[in-house]
Amino acid sequence: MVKLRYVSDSTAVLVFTPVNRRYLTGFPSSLGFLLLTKNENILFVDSRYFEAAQDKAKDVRVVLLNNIYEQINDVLKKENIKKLYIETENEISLYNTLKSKLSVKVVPSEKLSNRLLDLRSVKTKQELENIIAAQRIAEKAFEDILNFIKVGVTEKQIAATLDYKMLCYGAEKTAFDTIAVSGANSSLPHGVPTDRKIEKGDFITMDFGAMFNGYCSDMTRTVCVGFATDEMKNVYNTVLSAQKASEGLVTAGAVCSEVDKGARDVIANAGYGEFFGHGTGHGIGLFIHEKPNISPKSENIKLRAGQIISNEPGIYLPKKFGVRIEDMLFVKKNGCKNLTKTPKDLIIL
Ligand SMILES: [Mn+2]
Repeated sequence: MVKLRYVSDSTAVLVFTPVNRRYLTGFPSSLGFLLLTKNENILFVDSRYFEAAQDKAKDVRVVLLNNIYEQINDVLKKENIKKLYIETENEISLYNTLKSKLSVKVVPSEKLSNRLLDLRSVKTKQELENIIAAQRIAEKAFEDILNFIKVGVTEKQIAATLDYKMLCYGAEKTAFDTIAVSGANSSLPHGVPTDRKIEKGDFITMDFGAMFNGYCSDMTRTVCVGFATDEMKNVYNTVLSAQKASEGLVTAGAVCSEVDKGARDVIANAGYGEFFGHGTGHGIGLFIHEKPNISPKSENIKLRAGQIISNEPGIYLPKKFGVRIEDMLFVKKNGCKNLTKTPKDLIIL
């Protein structure tokens, strides 16, 4: 397990968010406490998880949770701990409970939370493999959806079919609520699928991902049905050029706002600057949105080798249509590897 500098002779760390507990132990559970001291790592879980955790949790001693505050106090006392750092993502009630029940000073630490987010952003080989596996599942579902989309089917049916196919191909669940928006609805970057039926001349934007071993994938493709007007083709190709421009800038050490600018400049130069409102990308891992953020505000954030980010510029013309194209990129020492295999030339169904 990674060593945290918040663990010392007199200090310990208590992790209770499911995502960080899973990250550090490799074992998922809805409830539990991970206590990290200089001498050992202890995972407290209840009877629902006790047996499985003993098999699967890595680098920890698994203890059956019964009277948790007493159990934690016993360890803290035995090891002469004076201060206990906790994550800041907690409910006030949990903080108050810990403060009143534990015998040492309890310190919610933003730095600790950020450190865990930073650690999570750089992937191990196993994490990379899980994300690639999730992505391959989504790609198979996308191939199938191309045969399903036709005039008359609804956005909801497209979204439901993508979800069903991802589950059939081995996703444990979807990574997030699937977006399938068409026609004028496609100008809503994060629109919700409706009962609108597909018509000839529609763009359909699908943003979806699978979850595999707890890890998310994220991809977006925009296809059209019947025909595309010159304006539609122009907007599509502008987004595609923008996406290639930002991809070309992704490498370890690149400043995230510069990567964003790469895509943003192409779109602005084509005259669509005001129609690209969101950031160009985000980290992906156990959560669908993680560090780092690729946006104009990310001036002090540099990419690191091993991070996985989305690259998803878009143009959204209100009441008309929208286009977004999204791949996942694995940041390398020199350049990046595109983890998304699905082609990006405009598909007319
Ligand atoms: Mn995304």
